[in-house]
Amino acid sequence: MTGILLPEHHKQLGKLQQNAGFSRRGMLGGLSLGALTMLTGCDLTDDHNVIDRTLRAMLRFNDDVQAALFSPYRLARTFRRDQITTPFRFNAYYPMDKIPQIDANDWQLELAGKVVNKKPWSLQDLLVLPQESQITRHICVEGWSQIGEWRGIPLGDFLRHVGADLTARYVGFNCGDDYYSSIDMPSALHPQTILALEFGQVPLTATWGAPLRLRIPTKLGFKNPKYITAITITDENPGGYWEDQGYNWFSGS
Ligand SMILES: Nc1nc2c(c(=O)[nH]1)N[C@H]1C(S)=C(S)[C@@H](COP(=O)(O)O)O[C@H]1N2
Ligand SMILES: [Mo]
Repeated sequence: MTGILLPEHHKQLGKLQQNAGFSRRGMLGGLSLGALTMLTGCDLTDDHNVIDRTLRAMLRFNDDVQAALFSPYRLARTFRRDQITTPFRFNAYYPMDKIPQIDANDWQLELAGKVVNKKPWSLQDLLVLPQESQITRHICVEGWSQIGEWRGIPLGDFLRHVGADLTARYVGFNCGDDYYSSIDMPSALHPQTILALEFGQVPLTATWGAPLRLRIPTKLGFKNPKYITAITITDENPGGYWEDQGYNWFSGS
């Protein structure tokens, strides 16, 4: 028996299918409400809560499946310098005239949660740590992609350096705008996941997330927070700006 699907659930289901379909590893693409009903054994009525709970359970299931299929060792494709996209496109949830202008001298990177050394980091402190470069493709969920070059500190090296609990489940990021995001620990420890200090072989400018942004080529663009001000190591999923509005949380690319 098929229940009544209200417009807001159509939207949620659409997002669910879109998210699942976007990932090559997605398992839920094309599921109808009828199939959801059969899979879950629930009779989906016009009860908002039942449908909300069902869709949320499916999204969590999808995250677990994606996490299980994620190889911490599989590298994202890298490119030659002559393949870099110019001009590179700026993106944020606001227009360019609202870009946060952070004074690097006042800025600190705060550490919170399951980490031994919570001493805040200045930009000078960070610049002393060994860095890696990458030329990789940044894929936005909106349907465009571009190749860029970033350089920075491998997040895994940094987490080990500060004594983060590497058995914790999540790494969360807060930003100088109202943005926030989070990733699973295996993805945080992936060798191409870096705390980027440079873009295009020069120090990050405000447009590209100065003074510090995450570059994680194994995930979609929205999981690459700019203007990072705090990193939290935690077992409770910190969610994210887009994640909490229905975009798939894992979002591998
Ligand atoms: N702080 C912050 N980080 C953010 C965003 C944002 O709005 N604020 N947008 C995300 C999205 S959706 C994308 S596609 C990329 C864009 O990065 P770029 O401007 O370097 O191309 O930043 C991500 N990180
Ligand atoms: Mo994006």
